[in-house]
Formats: sequence, structure tokens, C-alpha cells
Amino acid sequence: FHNPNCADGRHTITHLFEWKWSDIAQECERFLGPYGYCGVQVSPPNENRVVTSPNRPWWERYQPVSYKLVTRSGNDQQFRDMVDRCNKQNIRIYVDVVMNHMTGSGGSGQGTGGSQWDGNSLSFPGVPFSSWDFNDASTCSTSDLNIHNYQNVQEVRNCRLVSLLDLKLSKDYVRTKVVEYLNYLIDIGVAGFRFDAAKHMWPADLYAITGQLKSLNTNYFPSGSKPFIYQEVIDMGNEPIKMSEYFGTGRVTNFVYGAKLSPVFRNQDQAKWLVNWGEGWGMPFSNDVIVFIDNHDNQRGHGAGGAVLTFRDSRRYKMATAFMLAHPYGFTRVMSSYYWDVNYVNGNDANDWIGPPTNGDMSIKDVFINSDLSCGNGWICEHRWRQIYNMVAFRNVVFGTSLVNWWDNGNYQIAFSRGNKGFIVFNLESYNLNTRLQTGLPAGQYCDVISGNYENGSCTGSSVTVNSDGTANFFIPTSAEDPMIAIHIGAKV
Ligand code: AAO
Repeated sequence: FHNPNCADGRHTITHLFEWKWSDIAQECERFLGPYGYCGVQVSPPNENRVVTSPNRPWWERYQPVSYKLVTRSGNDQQFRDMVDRCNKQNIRIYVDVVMNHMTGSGGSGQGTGGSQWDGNSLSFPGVPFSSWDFNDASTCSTSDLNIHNYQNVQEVRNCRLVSLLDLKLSKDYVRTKVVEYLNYLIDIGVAGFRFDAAKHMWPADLYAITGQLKSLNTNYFPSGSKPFIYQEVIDMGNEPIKMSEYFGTGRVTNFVYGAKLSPVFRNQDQAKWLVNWGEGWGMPFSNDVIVFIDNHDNQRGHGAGGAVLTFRDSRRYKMATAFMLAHPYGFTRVMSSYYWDVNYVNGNDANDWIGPPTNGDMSIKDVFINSDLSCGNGWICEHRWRQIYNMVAFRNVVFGTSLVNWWDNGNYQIAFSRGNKGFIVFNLESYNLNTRLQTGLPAGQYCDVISGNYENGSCTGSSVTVNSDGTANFFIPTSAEDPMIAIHIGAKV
């Protein structure tokens, strides 16, 4: 379950948060395929509660009503069309799976696919699940059945996360329904899963469930391939539940990564310490994690990670993302967001619920593409920023090489090579960088893929000359639009 199942030479996924299936299918064809991405994490595809107060928040999709594939992102047929078209472009689809719980307690209604649900009697006929299928006072010991104390493992896994009705995954019937859903997605052709709220599920239950998963669809994958699994476990070191408990069923989301990298690129922790970034900072083994700067939760103050960098701090965010993509540690995910107006009230964003850009009938807006490759209609599309997609390509080129030729100025200027294939320099100082550095690269003229693109053998930005001894002069003014330079052997002029 640790292998991402990327097509050859592709090593990064992007989370197209709240996108419609029809837009993702087009994005695979017009951008993700050609620009070297491996795949897409999609929002939960299964039927969810329709929340109207507040009006259609993004988080309604984390309240399942059934496992039918009908949401604001599209229906079953549109989902299948996306998976097929993306796989044909060598782009994989990873599904966000919500199986810890169903809707919040209380209330009733119809889900996005028309299925009835009742959060008072715990009835979900669309699956079907009934009150027998949920944890209750016999398994959860808090008086209101909600989680209050993250130091109590039993409570975290048997009680309700923010009042969400907690499925009893120890029960065979419940496991069977979840396994049917996952295998249904596998048969369609998905490459793997994000397990939402994995911390709130027992590793033994996940082990039992993953043990019943089929191999991937052989129309797209080598026979015997297993789904890629990455589990959302927030482990900042201060709770008894540890990431390592989950390595038996796949990788985990490393939230420490963005939380510790963001302060460096905010000039709050000297960049020179990044010399042993990765396992050296006490983080898990590289092959056990997926890494990211921000995610859909912590970019709006949900979940954990503290003040991580986001698209709103774009100059620093691009640098942190470039560092992540240049560095060998972890399997990388790039967040792709939509815009909303923040409204801080007592330190919290009162608009943290706002859903994706919508039309008058609350259907999700199409993603509009501008002539400079950026997006419109409220979609931020960080994955389409030049500095980011060129570093996705950099990672593909240097993959498998080790980090060498580390250099720093003892403070906020750093540089390193990836074998003899790529080199990157950052200037986070308030003064210019003007230095001769060992790049480890063969002599020649290289395109700086940060300031421009490599197109038809020439460079739209600045270029760098590497001498026969591997050294090159670098000049990065502190006022540069992006105070970093990246060169690799795939972009030689
Ligand atoms: C909504 C409403 C609720 C309502 C509920 C039911 O907002 O008021 O009760 O419906 O009607 C998302 C939204 C929720 C939303 C939910 C369902 O974020 O607001 O609830 O959909 O619609 C915990 C979990 C983690 C979870 C995270 C948000 O462990 O799994 O909370 N993330 C996933 C998804 C997320 C989704 C769900 C799960 C549910 O990515 O989008 O919720 O499907 C500590 C713990 C963490 C815990 C955080 C937050 O973190 O360690 O495990 O995450 O608290 O409760 C420092 C610490 C760090 C600590 C953090 C915050 O950083 O180092 O450990 O402070 O205290």
C-alpha cells in the first residue's frame, strides 16, 4: 500500500479540492499529463449531506449519506469518465475516503443523491446502515458520546469526532459495506485512497479492511498492483496515537512537515538547519509519508499544523513548495485551492466554511483557464503556477539521486544539488546573494526554471553558466520576484 502507482517518471500529486469531475478530466488532458504530474487527490465522491446552514460549506462532503457516487462534483458516469480519461493521460486518481463516520448527529433529510438519512435514529438506508452499526455507550464512555480528550486512545477511536456518527468498524457488516465501496472504486480504475480521520479508526480495523481490497484494474495497472493508501493521522508529537501505528496499512500524512517548514520560509527559523531536513528532524522514514505545505483543513484554520504557509503568502509559499519538490524526502502533494474572503473575528476566520465558487443554483462553477495558464472564476490553481509546475518537473528529472553539495551562509541562504542532475539556491536574507557555488552539474548553459520556462531549447527567463569544474556564479537580489534559482539537466540551453 506504500507505492503510489504513478506512471513512470511522475512523482507528485495535486489535490484539486472541490473540483468537478468534468473539469478534472479536462485538466488531466490539457495540463497535468503534459506537465508531469502523477495524479490527483479528488474530494469525496460519495453522496453527502446537503448542509444549508451555513449554505453549502465545503465540509458537508465529510458527512457521508451513502456510497453512491453523486455529489456536487458529479455523478457516477462523470466520475468513471474522469478516471478513464485521466488514466489515459497517465494521471492517477486518489479518492478521499470518509469511512470513520456518517453525518453529524441530529437532523434528517436527503443527501446529494436523493437518499434519505436520519441522524436521530441513525438510519442511512442508502447503504444501508442502522443504529446497530455505530459505536454507542457500550464502546464510548463520554457522556455525550463525543471526543473531548485526545490523550484517551479509546475515546479518540470509539467516540464521535465533532459529533459525527461513528461507524463501528469492528463489525463485519460495516467492514463489508466499506470494502464494497472501496472495491467499487478500484474496479473503476482509481490508483489509491486517502483515509480521512484515520486517527479515529483502530489500526486493526484498517488492517482487516485493507486485507480485503482487490488489486487495481488491469486496464490501467500491472496485474497484482495494490492501491496506494495514505492515512490522515495528525501526530504533532503530543498525543498517544502515533503515525507509526499505521505504517502496516500504508503511508501517513506528515503534518509536522508543513508546520516546521513554514516558519523557516517565514524567516522564523534559520534555513541553515534544513541541512538534515527529513528523518534528521525526527520525522518518519521517507517512504512512510506523504508531504505537503498546507492542506484543505489547515489553510483555513481547521485540523492542525498551526500557521502554515498558503497561497495568500505567495512569495514565501512558492519558495517552501520549491524546497519540498527539490528535496528527496517523502511523496509530495501540491495543494490546489479556491479563493474565499477571510474574516478574522477574535483570531478565527468566520468564513472558514465557505464552499467552492458556485453558480446561482449552488452548483460548482467551471474552472476557467486564462491565456497565461492561470485559473479564473475563483480557482487559485497553485499547481499551475510556473515556479511550482517547473519544480514538479525538476523532481521528475532528479528522482532517485541524493542530496549533495549542501551549502549555506550560516543563516538564511542555502543551496543543494540532487546528484549531478539538478541544483537549487534560495536567498531568504535581506541582502543580495552573489556567490560562486559547486552545482555538481556537467558544464553548460542552464535555464533557471523559476524565472522562466524552458521552451523549444531556449529560456524565457534567466540562465546560468556551469563551468567545467561544476561551479557557477549565482546572483539573487533580495528584491527578486522569487529569490531562488533552480537548474536541471532537463532544461539545458
Ligand atoms: C462540521 C462542523 C462541526 C459539526 C460537524 C457535525 O464544523 O461543528 O459538529 O460538522 O455536524 C471537516 C471539518 C469539520 C466538519 C466536518 C464534517 O473540518 O469542521 O464538522 O468536516 O462536516 C481532527 C481530526 C482530523 C480532522 C480534523 C478537522 O483528527 O481527522 O479534526 N480532519 C479530517 C478532514 C476534515 C473533516 C474530517 C476529518 C471529518 O480533513 O476536513 O472535517 O471527516 C488536534 C488533534 C487533531 C484534530 C485537531 C482538530 O490537533 O491532534 O487530530 O484533528 O485537534 O480537532 C495543535 C496540536 C494538534 C491539535 C491542534 C488543534 O496544532 O499540535 O495536535 O493544535 O487543537
